[in-house]
Amino acid sequence: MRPTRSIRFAALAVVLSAMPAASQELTLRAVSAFAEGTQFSKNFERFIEKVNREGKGVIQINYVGGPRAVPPFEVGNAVRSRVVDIANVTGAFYTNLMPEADAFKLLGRPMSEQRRNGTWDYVNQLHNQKLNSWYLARQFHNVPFHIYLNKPIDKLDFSGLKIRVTPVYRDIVQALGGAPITTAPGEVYTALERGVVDGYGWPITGIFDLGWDKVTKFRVEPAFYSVEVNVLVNQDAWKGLNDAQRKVLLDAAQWLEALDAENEAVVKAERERQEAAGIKALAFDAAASKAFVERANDVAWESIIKRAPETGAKLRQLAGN
Ligand code: 173
Repeated sequence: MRPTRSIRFAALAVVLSAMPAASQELTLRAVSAFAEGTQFSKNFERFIEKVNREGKGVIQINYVGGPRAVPPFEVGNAVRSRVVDIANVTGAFYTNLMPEADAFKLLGRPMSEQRRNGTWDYVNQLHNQKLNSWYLARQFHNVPFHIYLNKPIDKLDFSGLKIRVTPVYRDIVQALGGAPITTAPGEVYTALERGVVDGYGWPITGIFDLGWDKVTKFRVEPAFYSVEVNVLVNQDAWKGLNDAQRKVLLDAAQWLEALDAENEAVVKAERERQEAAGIKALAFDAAASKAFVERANDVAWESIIKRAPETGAKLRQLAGN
C-alpha cells in the first residue's frame, strides 16, 4: 500500500524537526566602521575568527568588511535596519540616532565593572530602543584620545586652528577656540596633506595604520576620555537566535572585552613608536593639564545633557565623573 500524501508530509515534518543542529547553522553578516586590519577593527576580526571556529554547525559570521562596504557614519543605521546583522562601530558615528551615544566616551570603567554596576544594562536598553540592537560588547575602555597638530601651540588654546573632529572632540575643540571640521577617518590623510585642517582628534593608537604619521608633527598632551567601540547585533537577528547560537556570541563577547587587558602594552608601544617617528609631544604643566581634562569632561557632559536631558543625566550618574 502506498502512503497517502498527508502521511508522507507528516513523516517529512518529523524528519525535519529531528535534524541535528548542523542543518540549522546560521550566518550573520558583519561590517566594521573602521578599515579592515586596522587598530579598531583588529579585535573584532579576532572575535569573528573565534565565533567561526567555535560556532561550526551552530553560527557563523560573514565579514563583509570595513568602510568600503558601508560608510562609517551609516553603520549605526545599517544595523538598526538590518542591512547588516552585526557591526563594529563607535557611538560617535551614530549620534544622529542616539545623541547620548556621545557619553559612552565618558564611561571609562572596565567592562567587568560596567556589567556589574548596571551601566551595561542601561546602555543596552538605549540600544534596544534607539538602535534596534543588542549591545553585545564594548572594547578599548582603557585607550584614551588625543589632539594631534601640525602647528605648535605654547598653551592649551586652539584659537586659529582648524581641527578634524567627530562628535568625540567637537565640544572641547570649540571650547578652546578651535574650528572643528567633521570627517570620517578615511578623509583625514588628504585633509592633512592638503592643509584643509591643522590637526585632528584620534586615539593614542592607530595613527600608523593609514599613514598619518607622515603628515603629523605634534601630539597634544594630556590624553582625555576613553575609546569605545561597540559590537552591536540587530535586535531582530538577536531574538531569532537559539540558546546555542547566543552562547557562542556571548562567550566570544566576554573574551573580546577581556582583550582590553592587552591595551596597556599596546598604548605604551604606540607612544614610543610615535616618538621614534618624530612626532613631538607638546606637554604643559600639571595645573594646565588637569584643567584641560576637567574642561573636556565638563563641556562634553554639558553638551550631552543639553541634547538628551534625561538619559544624559542618568549616564553621568553611572559614569561617576
Ligand atoms: O576620530 C574618530 O573617528 C573617532 O571618533 C573614533 C572613535 C573611536 C575609535 C577611533 C576613532
